Amino acid sequence: MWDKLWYNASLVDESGTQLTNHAIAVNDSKIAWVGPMEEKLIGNARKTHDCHQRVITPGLIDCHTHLVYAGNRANEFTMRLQGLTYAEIAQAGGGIKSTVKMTRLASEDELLQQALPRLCAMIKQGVTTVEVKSGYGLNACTELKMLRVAKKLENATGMRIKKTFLGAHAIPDEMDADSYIDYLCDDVLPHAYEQELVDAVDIFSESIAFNLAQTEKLLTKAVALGLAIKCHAEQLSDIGASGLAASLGALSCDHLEYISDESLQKMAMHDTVAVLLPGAYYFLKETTPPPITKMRKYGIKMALATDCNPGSSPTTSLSLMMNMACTLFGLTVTEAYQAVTLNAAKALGLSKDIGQLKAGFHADFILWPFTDIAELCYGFGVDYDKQLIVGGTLFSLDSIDSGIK
Ligand code: DI6
Ligand code: FE
Repeated sequence: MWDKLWYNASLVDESGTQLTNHAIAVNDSKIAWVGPMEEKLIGNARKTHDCHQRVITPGLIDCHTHLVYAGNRANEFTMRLQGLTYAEIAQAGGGIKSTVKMTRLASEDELLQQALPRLCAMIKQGVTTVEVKSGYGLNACTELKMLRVAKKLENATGMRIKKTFLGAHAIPDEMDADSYIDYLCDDVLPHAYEQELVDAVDIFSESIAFNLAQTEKLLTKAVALGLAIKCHAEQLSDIGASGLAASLGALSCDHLEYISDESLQKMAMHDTVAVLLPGAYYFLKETTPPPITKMRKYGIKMALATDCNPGSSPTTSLSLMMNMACTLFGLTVTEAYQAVTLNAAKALGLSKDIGQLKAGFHADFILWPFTDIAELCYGFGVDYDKQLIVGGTLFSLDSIDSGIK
């Protein structure tokens, strides 16, 4: 006997294939069974739902966000429209550092109140798992404050939140880059780790941020603590950070517009996920897309995320990212689907728990109002009327309108 059964559904499997006339059974918070529909199944469940052949996907996963920050940078948008580049604004003291100023000043509660509406907007799009990075503190006190807010977001909404330490997001005015990396390795990361505020460690490796030696030092420290690692790599230029991070065992390397063949090969060898961020590419008016054809050739798994942040990707829409990945980067609908489900789960080290409709996986899934999976990528700026099932239970979108479950 099952608790619940959704039947006459078009389930999307891990290869992106629609399995029509299928059913999915749930016990407690887990998927108990998935298979072809038969009349007799209806008697096996206490509660049943006829899906009328509409599409069911796993709950979507946004595997790269900077969701927690204070204020915004609309002024820099105006400056960029006047011709300044992202790097020029950053070098002139704007950019990440201006969000750092505002985030240091904000209280933990203010940060939570500003981040919650963004998370709620994501949930309304069918996102049930979100990765949240620190990185607008650049000191122990504020980095830990951001991570505590990320943890509170989980309790406030009931969604799964993965917390990533991105202390190495920019070089603070108070220190040079080498001393700052030492400070992160010796003072900040160990504390965040002890307080169970970190699932993974990330770094912005770039000519305008941290170099290869600094990247290696921080990521090696993270690995020694038993933490997963990730890397913002090759976003504005190629410094070989993705190859290095992959060799150290990174779950994912993210951005990758300028990645070299050599680094692509290392990512393939270590099965590192490529996280594509079309929002930042679009918003910064980049013209070099990530090398998708080569990623396919090397068999590198691709994930997609919003990169939700105030400077390079002020969006909460994973649905828009799917559309952009298809139109701007040339992904197929199947690739875009896999990029926000199983591959995004892999980028977070959650491949065995979420991102697929399989027995034993968490019962997080979305019942969409359409019967063709292509509609997931086809509309842009469109808000579909959907049902979220989170941990086996119908999730009321109204309950998060106020921001708190
Ligand atoms: N690359 C990005 O696109 C974001 N961080 C990073 O390392 C931008 C963050 C910001 O501008 O606030
Ligand atoms: Fe980012």
